[in-house]
Amino acid sequence: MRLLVYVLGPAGSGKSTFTASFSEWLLNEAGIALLMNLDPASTYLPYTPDIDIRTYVDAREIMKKYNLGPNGAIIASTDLMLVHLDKIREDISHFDDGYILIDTPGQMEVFAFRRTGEIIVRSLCEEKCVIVFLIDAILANFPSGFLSQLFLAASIYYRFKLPLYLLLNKIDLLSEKDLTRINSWIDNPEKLKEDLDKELKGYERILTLDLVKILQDFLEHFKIIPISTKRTEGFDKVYVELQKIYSGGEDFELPDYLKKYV
Ligand SMILES: Nc1nc2c(ncn2[C@@H]2O[C@H](COP(=O)(O)OP(=O)(O)OP(=O)(O)O)[C@@H](O)[C@H]2O)c(=O)[nH]1
Ligand SMILES: [Mg+2]
Repeated sequence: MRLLVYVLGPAGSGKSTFTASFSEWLLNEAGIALLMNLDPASTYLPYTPDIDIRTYVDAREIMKKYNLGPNGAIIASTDLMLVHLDKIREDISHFDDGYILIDTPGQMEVFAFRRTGEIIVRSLCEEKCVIVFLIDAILANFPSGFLSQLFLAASIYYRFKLPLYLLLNKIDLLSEKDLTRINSWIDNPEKLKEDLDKELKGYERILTLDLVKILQDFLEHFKIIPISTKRTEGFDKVYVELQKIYSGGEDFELPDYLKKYV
């Protein structure tokens, strides 16, 4: 059985580093994962992909061939991925057991909010699939920044309707005090409201406080796991959650060394 793990998140949030670092962690702890690069515009990857979309579509070549600018080339490349879906499915079919980590394009909005991205995600998702959404801890280190990252994550959920985990990445860059404050928002949206109340003024304040009410439900249903891909911190917790989906619920018994994290 396979679990496709789509790694999504805003530009620079650490998708490629997470793919590299989590696959190494998995190799030590649990077994081999297949690595797929779905970013047709990537130049450097911190891992060697087993399946690479650039074999089929390369944004730089598309740019030259059709005289497109960088954004046009990325849009065209994303759409062209559809032509190669059968080949990608065939590539995946050789790997029939374990996790497939899928690194997605930096221009998340092109991939996630155009119809093509949705078709690609759904059509590769023959078995179990999950999205891990990376939130950059630096962008989330003030109340309205945290809130806007959550809205982005919520829009990803409403777009794909797949199991979703939010990974607050780069926590190694936060002071202990800042991390404690973000954790207090995660555990208690009332605290987030209080801090937003202090940060914002006037109409912006009223609008934002109303928006928190909408997000409260979302926060109750989706776990936010603080991690540092640099230090492999929090990976055990990510693994516990992914294993619950991979092993499929009731029959699944956590290994003893992971029980303390639940
Ligand atoms: N300190 C720290 N830096 C990190 C962490 N994760 C990623 N980075 C750094 O963040 C930068 C962006 O990381 P990438 O993995 O390229 O991010 P990405 O989301 O794949 O970027 P795009 O594909 O361009 O959108 C790199 O300089 C990474 O080294 C982390 O946990 N801690
Ligand atoms: Mg990347």
